[in-house]
Amino acid sequence: MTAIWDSLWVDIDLATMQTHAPYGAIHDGALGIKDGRIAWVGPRAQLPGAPDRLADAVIEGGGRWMTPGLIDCHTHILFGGERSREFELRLEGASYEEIARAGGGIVSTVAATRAASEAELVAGATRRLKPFLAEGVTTIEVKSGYGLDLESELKMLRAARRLGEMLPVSVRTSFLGAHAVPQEFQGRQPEYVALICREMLPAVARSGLADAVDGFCEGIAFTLDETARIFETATALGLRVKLHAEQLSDLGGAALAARFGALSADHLECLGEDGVAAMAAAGTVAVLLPGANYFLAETRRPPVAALRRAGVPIALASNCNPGSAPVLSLLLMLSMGCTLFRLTPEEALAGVTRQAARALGLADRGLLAPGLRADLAVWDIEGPAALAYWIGGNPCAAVVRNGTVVKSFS
Ligand code: DI6
Repeated sequence: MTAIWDSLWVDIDLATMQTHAPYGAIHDGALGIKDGRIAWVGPRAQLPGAPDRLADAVIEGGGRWMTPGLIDCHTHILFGGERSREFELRLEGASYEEIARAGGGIVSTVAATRAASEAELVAGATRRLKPFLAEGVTTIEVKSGYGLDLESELKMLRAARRLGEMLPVSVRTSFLGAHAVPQEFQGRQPEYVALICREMLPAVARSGLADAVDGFCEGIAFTLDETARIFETATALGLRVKLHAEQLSDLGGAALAARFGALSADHLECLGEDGVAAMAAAGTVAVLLPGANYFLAETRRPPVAALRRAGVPIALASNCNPGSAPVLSLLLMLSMGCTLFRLTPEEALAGVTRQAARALGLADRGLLAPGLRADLAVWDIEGPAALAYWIGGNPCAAVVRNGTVVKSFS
């Protein structure tokens, strides 16, 4: 008899992240893979035959836990230089906003990123990406936003696509031309917004290098009206939008994002009730970024209880960037999401699997379910809550991407 599946995992507990049980858990489970997709998931006792007849390769999980491959749905992992000097300044009392207004912050990374070659950007991001991959991350979002001129933004987006070609990870890109006003447009912000709408967005759309359009709606960045203009242009070009909203103040960015059917509104420390209601009505995902909250020593916290009550999907991400979140671990975000934001460990894990997939508009991953991509992570843990419990360390024992083992038991 010819085997029906390419491989079959047995002796494994499954956190499917479906909603029938906590973590969608199936104890003593089995998972079959065919052509890079999950072909069968269930209790081992219900397998439709003997494992060695069902699959070409039978993999013993050794009683470990398996989850969907992790998804980091908000990163700025591509950049030139670093900003540890700003960290020192903040510890001496300067605020993130003060540093930004004095010409540091995002625009200082813009100078270093413009000066870097595409190959240098890829090399730097690869170094930072490797710890994420070792932790079971199989999909990552990468933003531009440190180029702020068309050529440099396209360089970043090309470099992001290259990461996905070189490394065992799916890369989703976001064009973030509206991250900050570049130095050469200081005092001429409306002209920069006009440039984004008239030239940058159409060229980015033509290039096919961006999967979505992002912006930073904030006192130190772009106004609500400017963000609306950028979103109108992006939407007319057929690009989905998302927004950095309510990070440092409540400008109503999340409600605006929801009005444009945004995939997500991200940060949200200062989100008010209207924003929560608008996001719930639109199905816009709340992407929470505890690494920035921690690193900037913010005292305001996103309104998690209100988001939960309203049924807003909650995702968690690293926000890896040189200014507000020099974070190289998505697992650490699970811990911080629980401790700082009071998520449950199950919500935290859903935030980097099921809900993160939704934040990226990806219906083909984020769960262990038949028909979805076989992107899987296997863990040396007692139970799934342990992923949010340990601080530091890496219990990831194996990673499968698109049906292929990319990290195996040592
Ligand atoms: N908010 C953030 O936390 C990052 N971008 C944004 O809009 C910070 C990026 C940086 O400081 O380089």
